[in-house]
Amino acid sequence: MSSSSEAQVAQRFDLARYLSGEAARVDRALVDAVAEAEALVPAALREAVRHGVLSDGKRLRPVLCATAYRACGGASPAIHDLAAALELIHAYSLMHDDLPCMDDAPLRRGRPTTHRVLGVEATALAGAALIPLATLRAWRGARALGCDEATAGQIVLELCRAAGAGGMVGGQALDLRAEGARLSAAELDQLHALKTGALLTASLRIGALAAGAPAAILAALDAYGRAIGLAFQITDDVLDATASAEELGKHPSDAALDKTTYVALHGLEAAAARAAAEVARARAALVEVGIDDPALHALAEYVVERRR
Ligand code: GRG
Repeated sequence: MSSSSEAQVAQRFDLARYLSGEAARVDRALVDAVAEAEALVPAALREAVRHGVLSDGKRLRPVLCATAYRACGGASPAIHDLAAALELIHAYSLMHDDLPCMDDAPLRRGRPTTHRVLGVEATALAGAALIPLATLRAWRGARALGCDEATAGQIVLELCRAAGAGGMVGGQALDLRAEGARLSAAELDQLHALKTGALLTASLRIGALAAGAPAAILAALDAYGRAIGLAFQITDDVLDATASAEELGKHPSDAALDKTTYVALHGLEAAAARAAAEVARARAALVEVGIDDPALHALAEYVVERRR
């Protein structure tokens, strides 16, 4: 497909409708997951789990997972139970990231952060409870989709690797260490590849693994995920510098925390151009292996066009 006809396909696709339908399916799976957490955790933590998980997020990671699954030939509606595991990890990361010992944020997803409403102790524990819950749900979700034990194990491995010290938590550690320091462009890319890119990429890989995709397709989705991960983070920096707290649903924080950002390093225009180049790279990775799924193409564009 030529690049102009790809753009037309992405434009014709009704992404807003797609996102709201997918998010509603993810939300149903999350309500189910939270009900299980409520059975597992003491009553004091229930509200913190509910507050952190069921608040109004974009659900980008589970949507990527379900979209990759279908793009690779998967057809079961039960994919959202597996995909919800990614949102559970993401929700815990936001709850912990907002704690006073991290960013000390007052606002998230348009309302007070979980620890401001329910306390630091309940939030720290509820976040911790979400990690094994996500792992359990990933295993069970994969098995319910018909994955054999080896594939379900691979899916759990992908989730744990992306969430752990070699992924999101490692990126967070680099991020904390970088406060007040000046990072090079390569260091900034590495930080965000871990902190944000790893879980986004794992979302796609997990969806593809659940559908039984071959290695070449997994590699292409990996490249797509790494590129949209960078585009996502660059856009986050642009929004942090240009959007209001009301639009973002959280307070812009990069300047206050004295962080190196893409905008600080390159300026607004060059940062936006880099994000657009990453989107093009992501879409080219799909085209190279013949994935012409309109939702995946449109999601790559969405990552830089979003306003929150
Ligand atoms: C405290 C034990 C301990 C560990 C810390 C908190 C943490 C580990 C890592 C957090 C890293 C982090 C917050 C990554 C996410 C960055 C990010 C881009 C968040 C925003 O994602 P969106 O825009 O948010 O998808 P919504 O609200 O739409 O889901």
